[in-house]
Amino acid sequence: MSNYHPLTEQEAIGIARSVPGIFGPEGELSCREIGDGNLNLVFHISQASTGASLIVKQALPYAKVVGESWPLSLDRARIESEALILEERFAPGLVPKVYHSDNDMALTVMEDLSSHVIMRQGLIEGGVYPLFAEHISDFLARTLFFTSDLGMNQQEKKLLTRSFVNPDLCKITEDLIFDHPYTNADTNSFDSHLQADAERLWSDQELHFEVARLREKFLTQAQALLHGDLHTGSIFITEQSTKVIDPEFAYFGPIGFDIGAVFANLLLHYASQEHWSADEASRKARRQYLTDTIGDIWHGFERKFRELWNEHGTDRIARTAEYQDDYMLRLLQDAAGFAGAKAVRRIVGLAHVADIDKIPDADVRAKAQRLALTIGTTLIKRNRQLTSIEEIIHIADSASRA
Ligand code: SR1
Ligand code: MG
Repeated sequence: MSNYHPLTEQEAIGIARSVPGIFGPEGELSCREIGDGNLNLVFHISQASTGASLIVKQALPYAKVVGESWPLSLDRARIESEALILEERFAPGLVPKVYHSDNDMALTVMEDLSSHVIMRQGLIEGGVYPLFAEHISDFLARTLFFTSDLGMNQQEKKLLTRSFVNPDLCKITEDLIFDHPYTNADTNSFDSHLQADAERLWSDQELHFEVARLREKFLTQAQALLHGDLHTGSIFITEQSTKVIDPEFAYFGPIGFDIGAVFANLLLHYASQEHWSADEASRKARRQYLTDTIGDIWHGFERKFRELWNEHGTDRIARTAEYQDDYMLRLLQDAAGFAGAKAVRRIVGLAHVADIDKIPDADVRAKAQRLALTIGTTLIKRNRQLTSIEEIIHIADSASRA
């Protein structure tokens, strides 16, 4: 029989106290529930006398953003802690340390990253993160290469996929990213000024054809172990440090999905500059910073993934001339398509992004929303014709000038 129940703050303190080597024996511990995501409880536990702190994260048996009517498997907490441990092995220093996990209670005790900010908030406040492209391209190249059939023993990979069968969380993505925005679904949520834009999404057959292809990839292509929800709210950041958190959507899927998630969230922020930049010159400069970052991420990822492949590739036939170029091109095209789908869902589907939703003026917000939709739908429709990251950036820049 499972012991599972949602923790009280006192229970969270008791669990924190039992983790060795963090807190001093004497001083009191205090606890705050700080979860502001869509799914979980997050307790921040600290000791004033030593300055020590940690996080206890516990999954709820339903999606907090909707309520108890949307049940969700608690197994996602095991998946999250096992994914964090693997990510630390392949990309050391780029995820929080896991101190303890309890699958019955669906909880993970981990490093407190309060010295960092959530990247989405940091960007909204105008933050510039000069090492981000270097760090995230490392994270992407290393975690995705070493869990793919190119970098992992292929029988071990098949066995590992069993630990990351994640049907409930995949279903969220399948519905909210690859289905509901393209039909008049109850879960959709958008400003009334977007009614005609949403209806165009619902009837655009050319768009539906490409979304169906992307959806098929998400459903069937077990290319590597993905983070599965790599938006800027899943990244803690400072100017010097990047930590990827929250891999509860982890599963074996198409590599371009994680890369596309990062691009999409930078592009949503790009669109939100309709409001967050004070004037045209600073908007241009901010957008240049964002597109430079996207370019640096792709070029860094591509170079590092190819180096890993050349040095550590486990597959003989994958060394065939031109196969690597063909593979990398498909990753770029997938990343573009998935980025587009992820941008569209944040405008018309369930669960938006603060970058855009916090724009107070409805007309300015509508301009940003329509820009995000234009970039998103263009990336989806053109994904299979794209041959360079510069073309992706060009799509965003031309849409913003239109
Ligand atoms: C019901 S969960 C809604 C969204 O929150 C998560 O962060 C994922 O992006 C999911 O699609
Ligand atoms: Mg999350």
